[in-house]
Amino acid sequence: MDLEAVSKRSAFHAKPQGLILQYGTAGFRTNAQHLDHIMFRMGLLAVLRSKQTRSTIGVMVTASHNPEEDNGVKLIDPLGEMLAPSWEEHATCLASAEEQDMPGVLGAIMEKEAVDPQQAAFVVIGRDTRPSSEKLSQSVIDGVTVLGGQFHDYGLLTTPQLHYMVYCRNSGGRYGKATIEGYCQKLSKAFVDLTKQVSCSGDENRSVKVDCANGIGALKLKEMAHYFSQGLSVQLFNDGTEGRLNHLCGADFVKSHQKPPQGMEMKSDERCCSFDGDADRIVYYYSDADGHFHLLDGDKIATLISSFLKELLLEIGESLSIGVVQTAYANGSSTRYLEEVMKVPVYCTKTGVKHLHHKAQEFDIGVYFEANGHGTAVFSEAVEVKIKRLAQELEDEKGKAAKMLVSIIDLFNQATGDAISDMLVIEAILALKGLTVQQWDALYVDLPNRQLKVKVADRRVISTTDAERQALTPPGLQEAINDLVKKYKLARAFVRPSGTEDIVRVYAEADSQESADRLAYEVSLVVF
Ligand code: 16G
Ligand code: ZN
Repeated sequence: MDLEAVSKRSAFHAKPQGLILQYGTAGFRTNAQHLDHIMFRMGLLAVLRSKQTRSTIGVMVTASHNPEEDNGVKLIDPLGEMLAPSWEEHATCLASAEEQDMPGVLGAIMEKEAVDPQQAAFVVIGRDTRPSSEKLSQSVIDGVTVLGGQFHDYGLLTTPQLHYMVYCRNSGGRYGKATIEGYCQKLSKAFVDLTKQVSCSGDENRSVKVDCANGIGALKLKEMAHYFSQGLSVQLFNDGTEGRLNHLCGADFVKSHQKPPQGMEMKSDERCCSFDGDADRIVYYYSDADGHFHLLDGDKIATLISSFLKELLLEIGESLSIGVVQTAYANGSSTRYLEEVMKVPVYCTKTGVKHLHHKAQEFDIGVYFEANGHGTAVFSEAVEVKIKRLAQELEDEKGKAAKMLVSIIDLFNQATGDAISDMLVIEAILALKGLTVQQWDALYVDLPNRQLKVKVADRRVISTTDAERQALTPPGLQEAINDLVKKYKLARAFVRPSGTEDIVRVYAEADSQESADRLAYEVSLVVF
């Protein structure tokens, strides 16, 4: 490895003096103009991580639901997971190094992580539809090649598709074929197999309207729709031909404003959903006959999925451990419903997919969703093997349930939350259970809630514990929150520093919207 050559090449991707960026919850994210050096350096880091793990590593160029002028990058680890925390620190160090210190920082990472310079490296790259993404992904490739790494550029992909590719490549074909066709075929075969089981009395003209946030999800759904066109008709809105990415549309907009996206033609009681800009989040909604908007967020999705999985297991007669993983943002009603009605154990982790994903892996079957719509289900390898065997051995209703479970396992993107895969899972479950979106919504009623953003001088003065539900510092803050919460019924509130923006987030829920709004406002005053 020629660190001298790296230095020379790095000069073409010079870091603006004094610019320090941090590898946050979902990688680096900021205005696209400041990211060229970051991309080059993440290409370098991906090569080192690939050498160290002797596996393919992914680099995704996207800023998800951020405005179009932003961009970002994140690395994907061998099993399709988020980058390991110790390497996030290396990423921040490398990104912050001044030009002359680059060889030294690279050398230090190699030494600390015992990277063998002779080991081959392979990196796969994907990007979203932002105008800046193509050039930035070229800078990633520049970083990969200057360190002698091999690469494959998938071009335009959803974030979860790149996670899937990485997982496939490192699982020796067990998980699937690492091509777009492989992805489309795996998911659509599973979907078609599942929906074949729908009884004839069900709704045969199933259709769903999808707001694609003017992002990559539109392209990829178009590419895929003909594979499953018989089972489901998908109507696309905000497909990127006119509007701006994430502007007044997309899953993040719908969830945070609790209203429909612009550009969607909603008729009453029609089932609609929104993806975010890189298609790793999904939320559902409909508008009732009185024009009221109803949101079915990640919590409702987790409930639908875990109850369906539990029913299948009951039918098969297997007692496997199912766990549902949420964050502090999960609506209190969803947690209560899961624990008390469905009798499923629920766990709470810190915000950020990596935390939920790892917790979910502790169960035979782990279902995780953030309220914002990012989530999936993961199945232990032993469970997959067992279910496949049972599907062969069992007969009648038990055999049918086992076969359905095999298909639904294939339909999930187990590497990470995936709007396309989740949509197909939800559509299949609704069809199989003969549920309308209204019936699904009626499983439980969300407690009114409010989220606020507070700008503070330094958000790092707030630290939290208990999966972000309690503030440790500054002293007195938690006591003040407790006193406010006591004034309201069914109330809960917490504050946490954002991992993606320079703000503090406040969440409150209570028995009425007025109370939730007031509590959130009062809490924001004690934070300020
Ligand atoms: C990132 C996370 C998302 C989390 C959000 C929280 C991933 C892939 N994405 O978008 O899971 O909900 O950050 O943002 O981990 P916040 O820290 O600004 O509230
Ligand atoms: Zn996203």
